[in-house]
Amino acid sequence: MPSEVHPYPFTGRQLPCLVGGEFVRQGRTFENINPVNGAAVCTVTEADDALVERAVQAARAALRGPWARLSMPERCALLRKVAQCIEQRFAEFVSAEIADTGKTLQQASSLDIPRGAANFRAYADFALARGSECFEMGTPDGRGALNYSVHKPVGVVAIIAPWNLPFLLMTWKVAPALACGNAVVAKPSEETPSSAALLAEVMQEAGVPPGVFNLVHGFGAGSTGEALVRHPDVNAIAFTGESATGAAIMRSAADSVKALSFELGGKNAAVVFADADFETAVSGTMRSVFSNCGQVCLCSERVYVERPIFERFVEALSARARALKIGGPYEGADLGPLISRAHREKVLSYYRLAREEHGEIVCGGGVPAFGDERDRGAFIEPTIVRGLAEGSRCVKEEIFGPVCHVAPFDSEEQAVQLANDTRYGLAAAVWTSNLQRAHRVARQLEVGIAWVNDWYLRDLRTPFGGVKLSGIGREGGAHSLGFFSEPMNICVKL
Ligand code: NAD
Ligand code: 6OD
Repeated sequence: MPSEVHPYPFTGRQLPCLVGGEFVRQGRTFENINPVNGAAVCTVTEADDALVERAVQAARAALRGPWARLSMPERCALLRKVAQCIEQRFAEFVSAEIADTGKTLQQASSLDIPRGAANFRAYADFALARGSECFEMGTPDGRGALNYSVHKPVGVVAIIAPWNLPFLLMTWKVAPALACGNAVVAKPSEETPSSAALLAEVMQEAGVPPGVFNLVHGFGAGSTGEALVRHPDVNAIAFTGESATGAAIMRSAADSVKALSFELGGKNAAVVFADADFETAVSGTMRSVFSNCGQVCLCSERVYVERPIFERFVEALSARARALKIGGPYEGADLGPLISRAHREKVLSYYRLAREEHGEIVCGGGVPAFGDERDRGAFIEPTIVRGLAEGSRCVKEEIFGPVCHVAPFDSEEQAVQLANDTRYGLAAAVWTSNLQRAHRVARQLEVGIAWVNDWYLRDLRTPFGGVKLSGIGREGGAHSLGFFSEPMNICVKL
């Protein structure tokens, strides 16, 4: 953790877009609001259609410039330089991420920002280690031929990121896109523009050629995001966000048949068997429900517990939830605010709905009162609900807040059936000390990622993504390199 708090790097400044190596402040602006106290953090340049056009054309031009002539090792060296520059300005990144999200200093400095730097290093490693296919073949004249594949960039890639882990998720896509030689136009969420603005500065410092990384700020539908995903000169879109937004982007992208990689929403289950190590399962479930105030796509919103330990588990989980300290980022709190008042209204509407749907609120269910400026923020109580019918909206719809529903199950088959009874399919956590059951249950789950006896344990080489409404495709390691490159076969008659 940084030894001192760095001041927010953009105080009193208007966040610019970065287009073709030039920082641009023009046209309309919008305010960036701190969810801790509702105060304006800075103003942000909103890229209009013309600026999006310039960004896409700058990216296209970069694909014909010096960037295209760099060797893979040279590109990877640049990615490492970017990682190094992020680390040099680590405290600024932490403070930027915190100003936009209100997340805890602990989380920003141990997860969000280190993972941003790690993403660049990891994809430099993966890209360098990637080989290509080679197939010898026979020919009628007996001379034979040799096929080998080369990986070309896809072209101009639009990267659209959400607000929950802004820097981690932006760099998770920018790093492999650049490693594969593409040029990027990135749009962070309108709620969290600051760490991306610092990334733009770092790209310049590291010597990434103009136009290779372009940054446009703005909103989604009817604004910058839509202009970008509709643009005919964008070849591929890597998007993380809500499933409904993914559907809208798919429609916008359809006319020009763009390649899509989607990491979308979830309604993830945790399945706790009676044979699990009780303390480990309770602590792990606390993490999986309440991390980042429940705003991680992988968070468990449905917790199924085997009946013999159900009451004890609910009691232990709710005692721990009640003890969570809610507060600002620099107060040593466990739980920061939600991203905005608007999002809090959405989560609170589910707290109300849970009561209307005859659920019992075991703990939480409301808004904390501080008696100071934090009352103007977006804080909310961690909440546990029980007794809802499986078909109720609170059990079916993604809430994206610090809340879960707990329900008992009586058999392994029922646990699997309950966990799979959802239109989403991102992640699951299974808690058991029975090794055979662990493997058997994990592979029956209709998700892209299942953790056994842990949650959000990441190896960046592994496939990451979801099934059903939770996404299209996989990212991570070779999967990201696959999405961000076009393989081409060269057949040489010998
Ligand atoms: P969101 O879908 O509202 O917005 C994400 C981004 O898309 C923002 O930058 C937004 O401006 C942009 N956008 C919105 N409408 C658009 C449009 N029509 N065209 C182009 N761009 C558009 O998501 P959010 O509220 O920022 O993030 C929370 C959601 O993201 C949750 O559903 C969560 O589960 C999901 N998520 C999924 C993953 C994953 O890996 N599967 C990771 C993080 C978040
Ligand atoms: O850790 C990652 O690589 C990743 N993509 C996490 C996504 C978290 C969703 O909120």
